[in-house]
Amino acid sequence: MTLTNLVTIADLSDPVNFTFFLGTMAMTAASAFFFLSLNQFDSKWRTSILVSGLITFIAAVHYYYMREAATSGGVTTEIRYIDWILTVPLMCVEFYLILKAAGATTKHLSTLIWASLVMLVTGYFGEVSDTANGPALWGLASGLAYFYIAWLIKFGPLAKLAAAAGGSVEKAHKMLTLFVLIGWAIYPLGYMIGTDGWYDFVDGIGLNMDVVYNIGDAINKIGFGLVVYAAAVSQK
Ligand SMILES: *C/C=C(C)/C=C/C=C(C)/C=C/C1=C(C)CCCC1(C)C
Repeated sequence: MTLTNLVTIADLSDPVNFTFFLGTMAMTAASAFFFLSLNQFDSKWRTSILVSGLITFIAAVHYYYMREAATSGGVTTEIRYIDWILTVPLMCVEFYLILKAAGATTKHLSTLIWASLVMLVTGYFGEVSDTANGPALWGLASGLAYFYIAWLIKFGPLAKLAAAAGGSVEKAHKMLTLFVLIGWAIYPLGYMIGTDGWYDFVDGIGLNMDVVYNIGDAINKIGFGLVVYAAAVSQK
């Protein structure tokens, strides 16, 4: 038996394996960055930076397992959704923390969290559905919850609070809103690639669902955290 029989190295020319490896390392590095920067901020910003680090850290651990599952031919769906169910509500917490001084309440926070849980749970049911119309119908429900979140942030009460606060709060809110409107829109694309429905024409773009989700996670988890970091630095 040769050494290559004992140690199997995943085929990294495969984009799924490659982005799972890269994602694991990027999330780990981002977590170290956020955690190690904590001391340079005063208490007003420290919780926000801590939450940024928690989001990428939780993702790093899940990516470690998803990479393992993917490279050994297993399924990543459950690990993916467990990750999202923890990290997406934490992103809602980031919105709340940024707007807290401007008057955001825990009621606003719980509305955001509930809507995000509806979006994710219905999305999960759609991904594991084995009926012909299941993925399209669950996906529609998930999409409606997504639009509701986008509305709350862009036009609803949270937008009004941000506009009234002005200055760096409004600026940070605007940037985070762009992530929800553009960055989060990457996920339904992955879903349409990975499930069957009227939208199967998107399969033609030749991407894989996991690759799309991995790109989305890198942009949204690390990018979102960096926006919060930049807001904290500018206000120090
Ligand atoms: C860090 C993880 C994040 C920011 C995950 C976000 C996930 C979504 C915005 C997922 C949305 C979906 C839809 C809008 C419809 C289809 C089903 C989902 C769950 C993929």
